[in-house]
Amino acid sequence: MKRLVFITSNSGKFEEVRKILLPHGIEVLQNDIPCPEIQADSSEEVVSFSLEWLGDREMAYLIDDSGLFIDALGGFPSVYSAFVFKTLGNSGILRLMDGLPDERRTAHFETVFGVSGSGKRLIFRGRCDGRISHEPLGSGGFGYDPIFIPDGGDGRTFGQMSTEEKNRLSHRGAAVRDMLENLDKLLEIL
Ligand code: ITT
Repeated sequence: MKRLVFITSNSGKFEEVRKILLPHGIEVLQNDIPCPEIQADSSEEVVSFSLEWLGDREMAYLIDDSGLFIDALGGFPSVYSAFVFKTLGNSGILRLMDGLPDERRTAHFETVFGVSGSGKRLIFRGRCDGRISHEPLGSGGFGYDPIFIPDGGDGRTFGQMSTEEKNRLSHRGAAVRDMLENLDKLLEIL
């Protein structure tokens, strides 16, 4: 069994990635060593900085930077997703979108993964389009999950889905699939 350390403070992200990679012979372990997250214009920049800062480690590791982009709000909260979740929260986002009809509630999530091992670095990406619900629904998942309805589903929010259901549709699930499509490159550095 190969091993990959997921450096994240977010156990929800960890659980999602752990579940998809296990059947592929990769055991994911969580480590929440504090890693400074710079305020940058894109997730790619945040991930590159974190990979640089963490440097080469004894074991191969993964970092994930994700964000929510709401079209009617000019892409906000984007790179401010973590700060906005802590300050406005889901209720604050819903207030900002009060009265907007379904067709104006479109949004997407993006995930960028950075993997470092054996002195090499790899980047993987995933995206999920969908829309913001009118009220928070479901108690599953984390973060913005209760207010995000992914395209391709049955109208439920991520918060109303099991981890497996979310993984099938989500940005993070897509980033893991990008990883699995390049499994030979990944296995070389684990
Ligand atoms: P780490 O940086 O320690 O990995 P984090 O939770 O701060 O954990 P991000 O900066 O990537 O992670 O996330 C930005 C915000 O977006 C944060 O508030 C998350 O809760 C939220 N978020 C990220 N992925 C999400 C997902 O799949 N579903 C719902 N919200 C998500």
